[in-house]
Amino acid sequence: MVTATMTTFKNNIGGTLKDSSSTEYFEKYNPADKNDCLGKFPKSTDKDLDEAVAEAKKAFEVWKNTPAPKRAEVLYKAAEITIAEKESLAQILTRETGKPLVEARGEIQEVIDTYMFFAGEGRRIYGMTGQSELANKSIITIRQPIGICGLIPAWNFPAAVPSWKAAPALITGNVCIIKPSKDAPVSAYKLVEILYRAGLPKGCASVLFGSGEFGDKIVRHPDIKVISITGSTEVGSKVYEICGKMLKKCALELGGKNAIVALEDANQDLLLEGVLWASFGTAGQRCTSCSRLIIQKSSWSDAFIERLANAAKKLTVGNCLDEKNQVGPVITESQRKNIHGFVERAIKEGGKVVCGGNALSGGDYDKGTFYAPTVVSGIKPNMELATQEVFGPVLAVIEVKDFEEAINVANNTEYGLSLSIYTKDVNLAMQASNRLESGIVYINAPTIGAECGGASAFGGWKHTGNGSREGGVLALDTYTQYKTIYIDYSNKLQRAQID
Ligand code: UN1
Repeated sequence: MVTATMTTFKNNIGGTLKDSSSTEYFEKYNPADKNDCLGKFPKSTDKDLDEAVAEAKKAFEVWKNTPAPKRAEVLYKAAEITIAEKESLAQILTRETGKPLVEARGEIQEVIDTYMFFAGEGRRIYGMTGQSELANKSIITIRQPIGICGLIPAWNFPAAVPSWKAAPALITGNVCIIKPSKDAPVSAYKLVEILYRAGLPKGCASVLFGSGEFGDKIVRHPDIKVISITGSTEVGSKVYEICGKMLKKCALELGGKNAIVALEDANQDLLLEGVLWASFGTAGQRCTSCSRLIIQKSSWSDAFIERLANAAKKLTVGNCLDEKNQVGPVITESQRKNIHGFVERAIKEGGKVVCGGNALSGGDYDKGTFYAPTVVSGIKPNMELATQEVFGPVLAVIEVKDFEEAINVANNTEYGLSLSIYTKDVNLAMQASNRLESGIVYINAPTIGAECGGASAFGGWKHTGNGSREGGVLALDTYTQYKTIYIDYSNKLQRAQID
């Protein structure tokens, strides 16, 4: 329903709010409540993009020469403002994604942690020094910024993921143009507004709106030198192809088919909590969500599946602005249809729905796109539900006979983001962490909840990405290029020993 008071958003071109040259707009509604409109957004145009690029180019000349500890002050200040405004930002996040407020607050905390971490990096951004083959000669390798970065986050973490991209880009002296998902366009816009209030110089960041088609224009723009995108494997592969042709640096954060492996000696209570949280938190719509429980057949495994189903049935689904609700809607009607299609096909293949398996309707459910937390048992390792990403509150249960089979099944997917094992056996836990094919492995903890910090790195193996990492020091690799400087202070021509 379009209300008279609907906010019309403008593009943020380098810190100045400007009407788009477009006459076309899209609207964004709360997926939990079709009467709750977050606003009307322009479908940005080539002309808007060229304007943002022109501003970014000018800003880059100044920002790249600003000392990194000084650049860090902007991120520290942005963290402070974000702390002060955490609650209102979390409310927006819940309205735009449907996720529970408690999770939304957690996501805003992740933004704060990310700013704090990368502000700290402003005093490091380490390079390398080493030994020369010749006397009186030094070699140092430094990191330098690349230029304008096109940042394209997904809708499911519309605050944290833009911060994962913008903070390392900015701290290393780059400038950026962000295109949030049309399904969650507000948080990134707010984040950039805060960065400017924190002192970011004009031109350093822009926010433009649009769908994938507009994202494609960003990817193809010759003056945008780095692309970082979080999205599906299908889109990522196309983006990689374009970047390959244009020789652009590209960071891809793509699909997942994450699993929890439960061995027969697992702590069952801990496992239950972990599976519920990882499978149905964020309505199963994290890149890291657990969508497979690979459980070793044991004296308790059947009873555990029943216990899990009963606990899933008790989760309260609804509009998560109301804190009594634990699971929100899925993002769109078309996504809800996709999810249900997966469940229907799993049943045809022999899966048994032990709870859920349906869209929720009646009463307030009709205002949104809710889907019941679903557990499907009897899934075999090669079935669609065991191998394809669903991105919804659907858990496939796969029974295995032993550790060996569990590891093989866990690795039996094209994806490799987050895998977990529950066991008290330290040897098996360590063998699993060695053999699991994913960028992230958890031991006795669920597949979600990655941190941002020095020892953390967020990213996947196989078709989950292209080797880039976010949420930690390795993110600097995406946004910097190396330069090796040789300093010869011998005052004579020295020839390298093997020249
Ligand atoms: C994502 O879904 O794209 O590890 C990111 C987690 C969160 C981030 C998820 N910290 O679950």
